[in-house]
Amino acid sequence: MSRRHAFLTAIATGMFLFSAASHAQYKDEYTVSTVLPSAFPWGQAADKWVELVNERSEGRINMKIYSNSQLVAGDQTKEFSAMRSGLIDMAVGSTINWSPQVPELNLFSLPFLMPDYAAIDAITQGEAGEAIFAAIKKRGVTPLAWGENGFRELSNSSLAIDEPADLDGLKIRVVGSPLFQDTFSALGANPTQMSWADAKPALTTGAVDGQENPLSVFDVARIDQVGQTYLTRWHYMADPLVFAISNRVWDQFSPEDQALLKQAAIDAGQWEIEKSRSEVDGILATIKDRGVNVTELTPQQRDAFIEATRSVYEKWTPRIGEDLVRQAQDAVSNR
Ligand code: X2X
Repeated sequence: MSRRHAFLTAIATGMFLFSAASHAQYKDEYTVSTVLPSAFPWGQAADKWVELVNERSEGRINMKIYSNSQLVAGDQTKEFSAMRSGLIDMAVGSTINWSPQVPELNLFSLPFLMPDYAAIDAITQGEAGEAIFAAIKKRGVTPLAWGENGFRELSNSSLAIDEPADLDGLKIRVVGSPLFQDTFSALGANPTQMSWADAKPALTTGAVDGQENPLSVFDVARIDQVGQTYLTRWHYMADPLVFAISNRVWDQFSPEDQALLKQAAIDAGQWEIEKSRSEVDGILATIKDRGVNVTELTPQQRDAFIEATRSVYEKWTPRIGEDLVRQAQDAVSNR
């Protein structure tokens, strides 16, 4: 073999190996973690994303959903760390569940920060939303789009709650951020942190008296059937969902495929947000038909809850970031 021939052969081999390697970087299937499965808007958001990516990539990018936090043995607060370390490729996750690793995400859990949908949108679609996405990215995960779990309403098995004093001593199941311990303690309740997997059993046995979740979750999980016959629509917070992908996995996609994954997430998120918001009134009627006693708060009654939970802002604003909280509050006032 002439030197020139050998040289060309080496280049050709190198090019072949390079292209084989860059193809090998794409997995046959990417794991997508969710807490709630397809019967819930949350699961449907993930389904839509997977479907759009598959369609638009003509089957080149395949994703498979693992719901019920099964990739983290049911502990939804470990989802973010698992994604960061590459154990999970992608997720559609709640801001609450990722807040132990991304303190900025506690913003959405500040009680009564967002009175309506326009307030949520003013935060997620503005500068505060960008700052939050930057905070997620910095911690090893690339956020692509927003979705929505929904306004979280309070249910319990013993009484119609319309003032903070009604919560006195009630055992309430709360989600994984310590902020919720502070909110419910400030209201005089007795909060117990547990995963979603443990929540329904705890309600069934009466180990806890109450819980808080969006109406869609209350409805689909049939929380009314485990003795939760009182529901207060207090709109105290809403948890957005974030479509995201581990930085390690993100960096392996071509720029075109990154754009495809992102646009599909944006489209799936918008679709799910509109759908779940449009379903709330129907769900409320269904819940009432099932015999659940629903309490709507007057503005004055709501003010009493706002007053009672002010201490949560004092403690948590420095942890979330003074600037971010101010940015979000401004966005809400100017909505
Ligand atoms: O655990 C919950 O309450 C749930 C399903 O809403 C979340 O994952 C935040």
